[in-house]
Amino acid sequence: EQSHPIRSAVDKVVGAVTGDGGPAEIPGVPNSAPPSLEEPTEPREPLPPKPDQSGPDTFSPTGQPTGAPQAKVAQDGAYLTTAQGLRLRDTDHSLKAGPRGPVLLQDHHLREKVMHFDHERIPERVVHARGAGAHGVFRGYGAASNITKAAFLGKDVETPVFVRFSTVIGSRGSADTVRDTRGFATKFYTSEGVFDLVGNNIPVFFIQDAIKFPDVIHAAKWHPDREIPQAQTAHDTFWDFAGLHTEATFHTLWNMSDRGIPRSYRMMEGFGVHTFRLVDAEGATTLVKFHWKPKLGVHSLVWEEAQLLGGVDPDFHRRDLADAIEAGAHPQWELGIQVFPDTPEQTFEGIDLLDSTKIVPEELAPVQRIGLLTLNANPANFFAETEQVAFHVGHLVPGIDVTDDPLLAGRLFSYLDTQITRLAGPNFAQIPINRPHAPVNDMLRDGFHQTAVHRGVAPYRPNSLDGGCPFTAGAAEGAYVEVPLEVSGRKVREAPASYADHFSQARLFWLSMSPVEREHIIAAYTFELGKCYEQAVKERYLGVLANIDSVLCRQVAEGLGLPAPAASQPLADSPPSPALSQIGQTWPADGRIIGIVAGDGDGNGDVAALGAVRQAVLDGGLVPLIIAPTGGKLGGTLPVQRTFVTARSVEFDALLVAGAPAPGKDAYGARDAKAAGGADAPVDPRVLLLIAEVYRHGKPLGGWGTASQAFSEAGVPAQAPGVLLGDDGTSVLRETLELLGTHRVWDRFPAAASLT
Ligand code: HDE
Repeated sequence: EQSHPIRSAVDKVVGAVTGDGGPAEIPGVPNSAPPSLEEPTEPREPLPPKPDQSGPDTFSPTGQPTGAPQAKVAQDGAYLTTAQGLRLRDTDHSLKAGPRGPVLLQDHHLREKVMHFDHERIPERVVHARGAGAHGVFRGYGAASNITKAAFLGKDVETPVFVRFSTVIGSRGSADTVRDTRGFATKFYTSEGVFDLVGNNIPVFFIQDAIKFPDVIHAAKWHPDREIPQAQTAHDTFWDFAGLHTEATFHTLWNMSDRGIPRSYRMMEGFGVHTFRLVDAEGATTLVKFHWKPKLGVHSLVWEEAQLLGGVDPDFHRRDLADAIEAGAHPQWELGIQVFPDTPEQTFEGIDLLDSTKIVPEELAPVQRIGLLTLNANPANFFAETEQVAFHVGHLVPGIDVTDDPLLAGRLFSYLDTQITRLAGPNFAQIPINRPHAPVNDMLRDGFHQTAVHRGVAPYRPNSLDGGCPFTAGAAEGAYVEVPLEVSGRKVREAPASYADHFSQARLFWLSMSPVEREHIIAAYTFELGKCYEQAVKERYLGVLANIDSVLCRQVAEGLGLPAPAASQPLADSPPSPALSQIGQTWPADGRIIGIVAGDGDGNGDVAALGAVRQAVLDGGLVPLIIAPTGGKLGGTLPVQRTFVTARSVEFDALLVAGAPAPGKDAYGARDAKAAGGADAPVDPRVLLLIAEVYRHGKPLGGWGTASQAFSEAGVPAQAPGVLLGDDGTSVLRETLELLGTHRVWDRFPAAASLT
């Protein structure tokens, strides 16, 4: 790589002075002599900003695009400077009294550099600390325009968005694939102001009233004495709370199901959870629940994969999202709504719409699609965008209003309040990622981190000194007007009677699961409760499970070695809701990752065949990763993406094996891998591990050539479901892709039989 002219000039001068890389002494100049004060380097040509230095589009605090290109660039100019723009000649050495002398307090550059570094961190979010974000665009279908005047939902209206996905419990540095709820927060920069849809991948919540939020989060986070576990619910305080506070039963059941360990952010549903109120231009109102439906389908990991990934690739989900976007496989979701008449009771088919621990089954109220979200750009800077983005359920636009759900009411307070600590003051709306794209003309002034230079003298109303400006608008000019609902009531600390039903929908969920999903749920409870120390906590929770289902309770009790209690109340059976199950549908396999183990071929013929399979995977819109004993290029042409050292099965949705490579040999080329060990040489154990794990995790497994030997050494029966042995790679690939449509080979899980 050629050194940049500026860099090499700097090296010469600095090296000469410091001894780093240059001559120890410039002839005739003693080491201690002050260096030349001349400008050390001269740019040959103006340098363009580095791509990673351009920020998101910035808007002035009054909402106008700043326009000037350099204003979009966080860093400008060719020379290293201080924060004040002073050019620097050396940033590697403190200013000292002689090379071995004490550091001088007057070293303003040292102090500025270290001072800024000392304050680089801000408090992480109190919940949802770990997340990953992406930019995108939302296009309205216009399908909701008969019930809401929200402009961004209009037909073909395109609105820029920023989405942040997250786990809830873990710290910023915790792992992605833990069992947890996932956040799915979307900021729409609409022409009428910012609308935030701050949802989760689970449609219900642990609590019915925001006043319980500190309780559930204190219970679910680490134990206060040891600060363990990180990002896990498998511990005493969580199950202690969940056993005593049974309104958490349904949400907890979702967590214990496969929904608690998504395969990818791209393959999660999202839910607004609360019921919202849509308002049309005439003021007529409709109640709705928001849903996000992923185009790639809803898929999950299996628990062992999730655990392995915690070590092998703790960043699995954020890597997956960023890689997909970078590769141009832009993830998409349709926004949908379930629609309910806005009656005084605010119930639908007997379900209380203000109770966020309840769903309305999709079979009762279908999800109607009203727009399309496409994520198409990764953040340029994680801190500036993903870390500083501030969502708030109170960021609403005309046409969307809140309901009296007591959980939502507390959130309306919390999301503003928390930013004061996290983003250190009230001016966080001026941070580029939070700036509305609609004109802003507020009368909010001053405060920490004020970056606007407000003009005028009258930030108050009424005024005459600033010409009476700014003016208030009526609904016709797009003002937000709250729905003028009647409210009355006694002041009480009470919940409606229906909120006392904590089990019927958990049972509905259990009854809607396929056998294999039930088996996963049993295994999850058995694992989580099995990690608790307190016997009383386990026993009490078995009592909760008994109120969901006797088989569930008995199976978990058996695993824990405890007696299964009887239900404390009659179990209410309702018809299952097939939409709750993730199994039984087929989905596009776009963007799924296929590992291809190169076999021990005998020359370029095999490389060409392997190349053809790889190309066919690419043509199918999937991602092929060639796995070989070492890196480099097979046959000098086919690039290897993973070696036997770097590949682990959890990365792949399906595995193709083009032979049975012996340990420590080249895959293709000069040496025949089997030559040294003869025809019966054992297969490389790392390949056997790949095969065994892929098989155990229910993933399609294809092979040709000598692959059958590798399968049998790995203990994989040739006749097992989803094991595809064929004569050539392309035919095996075709069958593999078909299987991928159902995500996993579900028949490979023993499940059902034992569930009695
Ligand atoms: Fe949150 N929640 N929450 N929450 N929540 C936060 O806001 C809170 C709830 C959700 O990517 C915090 O900026 C209360 C439900 C997401 O930045 C905080 C209650 C749902 C995110 C907060 C809830 C959510 C948050 C922490 C009970 C699903 C991450 C940092 C009434 C519908 C957003 C922050 C992001 C974040 C409070 C319950 C989703 C403290 C008091 C229900 C996706 O304000």
